[in-house]
Amino acid sequence: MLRYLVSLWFLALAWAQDCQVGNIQVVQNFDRNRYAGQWYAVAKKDPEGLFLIDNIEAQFIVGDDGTMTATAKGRVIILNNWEMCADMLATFHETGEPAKFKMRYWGVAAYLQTGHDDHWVIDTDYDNYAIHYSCRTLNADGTCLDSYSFIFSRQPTGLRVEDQQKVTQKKNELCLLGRYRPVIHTNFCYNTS
Ligand code: RTL
Repeated sequence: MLRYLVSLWFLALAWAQDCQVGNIQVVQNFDRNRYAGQWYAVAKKDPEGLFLIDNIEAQFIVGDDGTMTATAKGRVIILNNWEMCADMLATFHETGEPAKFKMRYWGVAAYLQTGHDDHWVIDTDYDNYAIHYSCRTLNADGTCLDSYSFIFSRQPTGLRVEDQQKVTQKKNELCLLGRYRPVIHTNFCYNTS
């Protein structure tokens, strides 16, 4: 029996780390109403190309009809050296799995990036931390060629010590351990709205 359990455990570990995007576990019974509200990115793994640099925060809103939208801000550098705060908008579309969305996004200003990305909620306790993942391009073997991921906190100052271990484990399951950089908050995108 013990041997059986041990091999099951190893099998589970192997499954968790085969880096197949199709095997990535997301939040069970995801509750978008509890996910709603303000989140601050405290760490990120960048995709290829232009991306948000720092001061990244997002506000998720669930409408009366249950649909989820978001606004987000972050410092970007466009046209080689023009630094600005990107004001972004997004709508989320269901995929059949409650924690896996398709996100359409665009800038309030027309010259900002637009896109259609996955938005998967890998883990969250809703009150303190959330782990987001998006794979933009798959390799032929089912692993991810181009991904980005955010570690969100309800506080701009970072994660609670008690959540750090859980987050590290999830980064590992995403095959992205060591690929994240801290996201600083300096009020660059601060306004009174
Ligand atoms: C995140 C939260 C939910 C709302 C949106 C998000 C992503 C925004 C991105 C913006 C990129 C902007 C760029 C602008 C320069 O032209 C997942 C944070 C919209 C990816 C690169």
